Amino acid sequence: MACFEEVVKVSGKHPKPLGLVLQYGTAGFREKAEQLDHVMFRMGLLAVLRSKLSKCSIGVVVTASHNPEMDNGVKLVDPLGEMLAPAWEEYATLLANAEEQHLKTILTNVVEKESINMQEAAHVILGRDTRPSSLKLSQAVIDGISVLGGSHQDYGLVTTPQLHYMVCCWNTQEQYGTATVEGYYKKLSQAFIALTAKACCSPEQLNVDGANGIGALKLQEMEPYLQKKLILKLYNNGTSGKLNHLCGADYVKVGQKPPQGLDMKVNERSCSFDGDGDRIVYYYADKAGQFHLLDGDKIATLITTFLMELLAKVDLDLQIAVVQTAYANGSSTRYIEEVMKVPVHCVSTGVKHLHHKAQEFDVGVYFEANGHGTVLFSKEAEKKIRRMVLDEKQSKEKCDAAKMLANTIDLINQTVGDAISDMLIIEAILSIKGFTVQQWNSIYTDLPNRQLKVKVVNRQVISTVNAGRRAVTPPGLQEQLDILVKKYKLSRAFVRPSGTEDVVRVYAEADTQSNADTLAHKVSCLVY
Ligand code: 16G
Ligand code: ZN
Repeated sequence: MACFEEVVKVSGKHPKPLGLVLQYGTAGFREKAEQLDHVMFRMGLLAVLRSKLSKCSIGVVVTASHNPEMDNGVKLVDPLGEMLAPAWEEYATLLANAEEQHLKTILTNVVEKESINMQEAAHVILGRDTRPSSLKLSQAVIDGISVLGGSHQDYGLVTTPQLHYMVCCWNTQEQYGTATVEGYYKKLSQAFIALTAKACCSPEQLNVDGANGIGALKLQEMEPYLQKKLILKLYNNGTSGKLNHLCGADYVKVGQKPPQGLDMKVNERSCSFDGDGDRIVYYYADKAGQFHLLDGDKIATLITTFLMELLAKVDLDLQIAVVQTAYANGSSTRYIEEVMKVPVHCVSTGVKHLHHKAQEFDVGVYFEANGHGTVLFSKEAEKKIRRMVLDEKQSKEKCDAAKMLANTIDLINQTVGDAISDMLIIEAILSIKGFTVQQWNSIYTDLPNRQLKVKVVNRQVISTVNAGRRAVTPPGLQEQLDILVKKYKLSRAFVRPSGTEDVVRVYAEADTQSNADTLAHKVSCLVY
């Protein structure tokens, strides 16, 4: 194929380090930034092929989320803002690992296997985070797009969820929203202002830890659109500290401690974004100085409670469900299922799994414990709700509830978890319900838990089933783990290989913090 001759030529400017093998993992490729130039160029090529096949715009985002600053990564975004289809993840891995002399063959194979018409036009939407390496790497993506004759729109510095939003806007002829950052700010802030118009009280200042990343930058841009309806105090805004260093949602969640640089007063609510703005966790410290974390499970519970109340009022026979992963605190699952009577589904770690499952319901709430999540409304549910808003024959109560649901739909970023959008939903709910962060936290009590990372020679020797909850290899590991778990009350533990770092992750929960810590430690010794 003639066009691939040119690809091979330009690829010489983006040489692959010999022997380097990478995998398109849970969230795309992640590696030390200096190893990624060839991957970026090749993902530009792949995005063009995917765009030709789908006849839609495809997104590419250059980010390594919560990883340290020297890392970087890349992820492709499918037409409606969703994660890349699984077969294409495999093509991505093959392409990234092909030595120069095989590049042409791999590309030709994809084109033939997928029957791609190379005469089709292609359009790619690009965005990047604030890492020092991101600009140069995104230029390598553009080289890949251009050499295959694709056009592109570079949004430059945007959060990952903003990029997902843009892709969805482009492919729905802007039915989802206007495809600009301003369009995003306007859509969300208008929905927030409408939703909180009748709130019983205006909440006090919220501290935001921006992880020294793109989320901080974008929140500052958005603030004027919120017309002082929400008072934010931004910390770790990137002007002095390092990205994700001692701050950000992952640091807070895993360490169960506040980020550095945030001045937290007693009982004041604070939240942390991660490095690309797609995760959020809340927290506060009480009078005794004890730190309380409100993670993705607490967020899912708060949002589900709010939606349940509105759904009961509109009475449209819409089915709601919650989707979690194995990391969800056992107390949250028990509360949602047994007290709220809402079905809970457990799926493998990684947003694509949760998103996919949540699409099965009229209203699917999904959150990972780490703070990544959103709410999906089916097309049919959305239509019914919007119809009720306009139906003059309905009671005022129904109509008001339908309006609140419609505003919630507009406020939530349905393409992917979004720290800014989630923060606005949470703040709206707290002010509508007149809840303090302490009242929210007391909906249920978390079981003490501990997460640990274990460095091993080859993490792939551990494989799991049952949504990551049981290890099937190496032989005997799960049996030993079961024996340990039985020694503690209210206990649960699992191990799984990380999809983003070269480590094995251990999770344990038990009746007391010291039991959770000991259990996690003993499980680590099994894998080490
Ligand atoms: C990525 C995933 C996140 C998952 C995490 C697990 C996306 C957009 N992000 O950050 O959902 O929780 O990986 O990481 O899918 P791990 O495999 O290293 O535990
Ligand atoms: Zn992230």
